[in-house]
Amino acid sequence: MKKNKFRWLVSTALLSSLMLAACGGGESDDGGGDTDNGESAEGNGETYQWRFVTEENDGQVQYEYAEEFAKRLEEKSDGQITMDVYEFGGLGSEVDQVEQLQSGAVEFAIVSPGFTGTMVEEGQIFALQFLLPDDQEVTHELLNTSEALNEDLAALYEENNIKPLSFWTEGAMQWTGNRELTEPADFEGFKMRTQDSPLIQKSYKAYGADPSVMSWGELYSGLQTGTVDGQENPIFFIADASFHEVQDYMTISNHNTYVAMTTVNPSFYNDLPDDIKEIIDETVEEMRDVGFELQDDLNNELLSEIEENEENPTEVTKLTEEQRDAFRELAIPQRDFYKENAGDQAGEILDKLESEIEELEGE
Ligand code: 6CS
Repeated sequence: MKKNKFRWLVSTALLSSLMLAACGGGESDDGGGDTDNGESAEGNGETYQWRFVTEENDGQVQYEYAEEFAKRLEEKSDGQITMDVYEFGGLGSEVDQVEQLQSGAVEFAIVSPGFTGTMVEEGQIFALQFLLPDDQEVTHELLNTSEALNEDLAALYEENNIKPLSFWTEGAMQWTGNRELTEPADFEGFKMRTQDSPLIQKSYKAYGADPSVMSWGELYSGLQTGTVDGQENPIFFIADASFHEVQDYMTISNHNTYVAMTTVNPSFYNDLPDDIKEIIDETVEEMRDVGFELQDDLNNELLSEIEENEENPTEVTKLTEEQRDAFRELAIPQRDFYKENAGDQAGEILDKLESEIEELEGE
């Protein structure tokens, strides 16, 4: 597996060509092509060249997902569609990437709701710890079927020029730290790195931590130099980004699920001919299980890389249910805060999601 600690160099040439495309200066086979909405593109030889930007690197879940997505689109369209997949950092920060999707400079993006918390406040639902089912298979089913997410929350993203095509899990999240984290008191004064979401920060403040927002591109050095004391992520990401090299402890807390969204620029998508839209929709459906398997395999495989690293040992502790309960007790009141402060529809969306969870867990 490739090791990519941080790739911050933004290609200026690439960025300028994206700016041109966003201003309508792209080649004629870029973006949506010339075919009017509703027509078939198959017969007239229209070709498409699209961009798919991810927040991760080669070998990591989002990038592998996007490569497979691109391959399937190309195969299904008999080469009519080609897609360039971008690693994290190639086009800027996670927040820059969201802006590029909104402007149409890129057609597709994988977006973590944690980076849109100030834009689509209701999307902060994924910051609520101990809300989604512990069983990742059940969470997978929930993300695939939830009306609260796929219809209600998705509509709010669409109002902001981001069309979610699917919500999917990258695995349960764990904590790493320069001290052991097994009870809320351990978070007292702890400098916790978070994504840019007020509710993620609020949730860590409830444990007594001192959260600060940072891009993951700066996180390895942030942990190494002590700018931050710890962070949360799925196991595959901790191992592949080598955060464990600069952290003495990892806690298997399973306190939340890392949710990603496959998204498309809505005007671009709406203007596509029906047969091309069908190819995209079919691929999105197929990728649900492919994405799940990808994260499951990597999360399982890479735990041993952390546990067995003798050069930079990391002590791994799994929380007992009793220990998790102490965190859960402080996390649950954040749901009321979410309902009252995370946008007009937060209450409705959370109530609906909670009843969908109850229904699935009762099966
Ligand atoms: O911690 C983060 O910000 C990064 N974590 C994952 C699992 N994917 C991309 C994201 O930016």
